[in-house]
Amino acid sequence: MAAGSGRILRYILFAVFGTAIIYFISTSSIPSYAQQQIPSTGKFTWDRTSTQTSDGKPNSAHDALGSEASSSPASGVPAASNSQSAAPLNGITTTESALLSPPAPGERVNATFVTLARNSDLWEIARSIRQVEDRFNRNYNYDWVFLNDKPFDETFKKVTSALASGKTHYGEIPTEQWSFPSWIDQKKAEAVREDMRRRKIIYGDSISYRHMCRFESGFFFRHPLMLQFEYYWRVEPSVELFCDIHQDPFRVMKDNNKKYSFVLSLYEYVETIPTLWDSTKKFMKAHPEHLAPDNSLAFLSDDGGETYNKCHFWSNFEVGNLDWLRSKAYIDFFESLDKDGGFFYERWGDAPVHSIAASLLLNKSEIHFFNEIAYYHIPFTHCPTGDDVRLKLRCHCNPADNFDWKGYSCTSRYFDLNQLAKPEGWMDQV
Ligand SMILES: Nc1nc2c(ncn2[C@@H]2O[C@H](COP(=O)(O)OP(=O)(O)O)[C@@H](O)[C@H]2O)c(=O)[nH]1
Ligand SMILES: [Mg+2]
Repeated sequence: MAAGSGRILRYILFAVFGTAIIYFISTSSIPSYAQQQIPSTGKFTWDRTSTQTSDGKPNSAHDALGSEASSSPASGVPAASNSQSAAPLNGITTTESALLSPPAPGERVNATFVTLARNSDLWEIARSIRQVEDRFNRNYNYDWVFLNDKPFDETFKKVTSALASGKTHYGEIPTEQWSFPSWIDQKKAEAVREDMRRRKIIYGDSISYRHMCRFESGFFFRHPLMLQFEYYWRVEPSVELFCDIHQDPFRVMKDNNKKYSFVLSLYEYVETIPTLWDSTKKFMKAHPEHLAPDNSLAFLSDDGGETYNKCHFWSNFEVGNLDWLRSKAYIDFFESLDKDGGFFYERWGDAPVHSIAASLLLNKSEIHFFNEIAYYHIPFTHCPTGDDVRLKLRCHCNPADNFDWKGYSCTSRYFDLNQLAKPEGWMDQV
């Protein structure tokens, strides 16, 4: 009898000990959050499937818009929610991985990550996805849209959908958005490329880079796969995130009525945009109704709009509002620039185009600087200023690498214009 109850006691102790270990493992994963609170409005299951849509060409908009509506983030349940159960991945089911790192509580914003990439970018974008997931999305499970001017191959889809915790969508770009518009003189464009090649201007002789800049300037937000979303976060290959992200950036944007955000800003190479400001002035004259009353013209110009100081937000990182990009004001701006031909007769980048639009068409309060999102895209680093914030967010960037307060950054100007207090310690980094 006594031996039997001793055995039972050992079993109980063993079970308690085992449960404690499992609890410890599941709560020590980064970042850690309380158990998911199930919204009363929807059904929630731990299972999820990375849905590979067919290469969603614009004429297959139905795939993008209709078939997944029941589990879309707009419904208020996490994007992870899906009626199908997931296949085991290297022996670990996604159900188990969700238990190891449970979804963060709270409603999701109707938002997605978006990446433009070639099949050959696979391993570079894999690194970026892994970082975004580890630092943030593993607990939020936002969708991810991949766009390409060619069909994505099976390996690209398999690897990226395994890495992303939310649903994945794969879309092809319509030819007319990745080719020379009818009004472009191709001989003239070719001569420009040859001249820029001789002058060794970065990407100066590239046709595809120009299509990429034009697509990012005027079309990605109108792709059928993007139409269902309200906010986007652009992710490029080979970027790094150095700190945990504890606050949902999409929620920060939405709750504070922000339309555009950045982490790095700098001066553009003047050789790539000699007439961009002339085109901008033409637009301002033609469409004064689109200029925001409390705009950031002073971020772009030091002489009241006469000349451009080349300051821009670096668009390889962006969290922004898609409805703003789809607005008449933005589309009028893009179309006006597009007609002027500078995407091909010069080498206008999407970064100055987005930045000029945000600075002129939005009120100051609608642009946001994410100090706490630590970020690297070759060759610049944004590492949050302030020891406290870096320790709290478990950052691994070297503060000495922070670009924010260096002479070639425009972030100091942004702070001054918006009368924001610079974080303690900024002076030591100048
Ligand atoms: N599908 C596709 N994506 C491209 C092409 N060129 C660039 N990209 C993507 O466009 C983005 C910017 O290109 P990247 O080479 O990083 O330019 P950089 O950051 O200005 O040096 C990245 O997400 C690339 O993967 C292209 O020809 N086709
Ligand atoms: Mg890049």
